[in-house]
Order: sequence, then structure tokens, then C-alpha cells
Amino acid sequence: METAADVVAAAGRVVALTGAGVSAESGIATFRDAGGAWAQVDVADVATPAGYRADPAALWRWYADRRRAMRAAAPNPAHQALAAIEARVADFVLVTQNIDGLHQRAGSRRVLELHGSVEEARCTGRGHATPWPDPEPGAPVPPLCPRCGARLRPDVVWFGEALPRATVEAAWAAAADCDVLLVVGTSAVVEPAASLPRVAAAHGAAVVEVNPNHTPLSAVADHVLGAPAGVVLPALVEAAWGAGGPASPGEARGRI
Ligand code: BJW
Repeated sequence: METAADVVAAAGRVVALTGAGVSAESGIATFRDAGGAWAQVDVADVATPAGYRADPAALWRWYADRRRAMRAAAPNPAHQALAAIEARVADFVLVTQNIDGLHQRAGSRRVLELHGSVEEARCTGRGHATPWPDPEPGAPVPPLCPRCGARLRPDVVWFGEALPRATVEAAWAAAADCDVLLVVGTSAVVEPAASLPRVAAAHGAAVVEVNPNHTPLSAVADHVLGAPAGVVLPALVEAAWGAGGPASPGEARGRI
């Protein structure tokens, strides 16, 4: 922890890559852990275009239920610590695979959402983007596009679909140009996100993994902090900057 904290405190450019584990302590199920989302449903039904085509109503309801749970959840100390790091580091980019919006609600500003957001929908006709509609009694499920009448789908990325290109480009550019990449709460099995820490490492960045379990990235990481993110990240912030450490980018730059 002390060495990892020194590395982070000395860094001018930090990228964090997060996955479902960062929201676990907010009560949101991960995917692949025991009792996770995919212990309850077949991934082919809820995370592929074919699953949507086979039963659009069931898939929409599954996301509507998860969205309700996500909106009812609160950011946890891990989300808050990442927002605190952003306030202390000159150049910080948070890349998340999560769709729950908890980083933004914790105060993170530069957030790149690789797999979309549960706050958005888009139509299956011409791809019109629209905010997730409030449920209306008697309305069709899925709801219809207000512009063209085609069925809506969640604006998230399923298996076999391309990630948003501009977001990927921004994330890869940040990883190729950072001093430290923090990888938090991801099993690191889903591509292309899982490759981001390797991109950073190949360009000379230190990789710090925060995860209570080993992942394929553990062997690549320079520092592995093997405990829940809600415990590790606040401790990392405290070890790096102290309880009352510099809170503005300007102050932080003065220390580097
Ligand atoms: C804690 C904790 C605590 C618990 N603190 N930690 C190369 C090789 C092989 C396959 C591929 C490849 N390139 C592409 C593929 C195919 C595929 C893929 O990766 N397959 C592999 C799984 C085999 N990838 C794709 O299809 C992607 N698309 C693509 O590449 O397209 C190419 C293309 C180009 C041009 C045209 C067309 C196509 C798309 C991937 C989309 C993934 N979508 C999902 C659903 C999103 C919507 C939703 O959220 O519902 O994204 S699947 C799901 O997995 C979700 C997650 O973001 C993603 C990653 O999961 P994550 O976050 O890692 O969660 P878990 O549950 O796996 O892990 C949780 C971790 O937390 C664990 O490690 C715990 O230990 C830890 N943890 N408590 C810290 N308190």
C-alpha cells in the first residue's frame, strides 16, 4: 500500500479503469461473482443483440429493474476516493465499464463510459438517442421512439457490438500517456476494456490493481492491493496525501 500510494502521489497523469466490483459495496451485483447478475439469468438473453430480438420486452424489463436498483443505490467510499484522486492529480481520466452513473454522482468529472449508460436509450430504427423514458401505464414495452416509432433498446454495449468509437479513442489515448493506471473491480476478461492496462504498461505506466480476487491482470500489475475497493481506495488516498492533503489540482501539482 505505501509503495503504491507513493507511486500515485508522484504521478501527474492517472487513469482509472473500473468494473462492476467498484459498485459492489453500493449493493449492485457484479456479473461473474458467485450470486452475481449472471447467476440469475442467461447472459445470451440479456447481453446480446440476439437476446433482445428474441424477447425485447423481457430484456427491457431486466434493464428497467436494474436501473431502478442503480438509481436507488448511493456512491460508496471507493467512488468517493476516485473523485478525491481526480481533485488531487493534475490529469485524471476515469474509464468505466459500468453503466450505473455512480462515479458521476460521487463527483468524478472526466468519465468515459465504455459500455454505455442506463440513463440513455436508443431506437432500433435509425438509432435515435433519447433519455430513458419514464414508465407510463399502458405504454408498450419496450417503449417506442418519440421520433420515429421504432422500439427502444438500452443504450448499452452488448457482446458482439462495437464500443462507442470516440470514447474508446479517448480512453486509449489517455492510457498510452499516463504515469499510473489504477484498475479497480474488474475481472478483466471482457475485451477490449481488459486490454487497457496492458496498453498503459506497454507505454511505461505503473499498473495498480485493486481487487479482492486474482484476475488475468494480476500478473501484469506492479502492485496488487487485494481487498475491497471501498477499503483500499480511501486508504490509498490517505496514504498518498494524508487526511487533509492537497485537494485542488493546482495544490497537487505543487507537490509533484
Ligand atoms: C471487487 C469487489 C470489491 C467484487 N472491490 N473489486 C478478444 C478476445 C476474446 C474475445 C473478444 C476479443 N475481443 C472481443 C471479444 C468478444 C467479447 C469478449 O470480450 N468476450 C470475452 C468475454 C470472451 N467482447 C465484445 O463482444 C465487445 N465488443 C467488441 O469487441 O466488438 C468488436 C466489434 C468491432 C466492430 C464492430 C462490431 C464489433 C463488447 C463487450 C460488451 C460487454 N457488455 C457488458 C454488458 C454491458 C451492459 C450492462 O452492464 O448490462 O459489459 S457484459 C459485462 O461484462 C458488462 C461489464 O461492463 C463487463 C465486464 O465485467 P466486470 O465489470 O469486469 O464485472 P465482473 O463481474 O466480471 O467482475 C467483477 C470483479 O469485481 C471481480 O474480479 C471481483 O473479484 C471484483 N470485486 N467485489 C473490488 N468490493
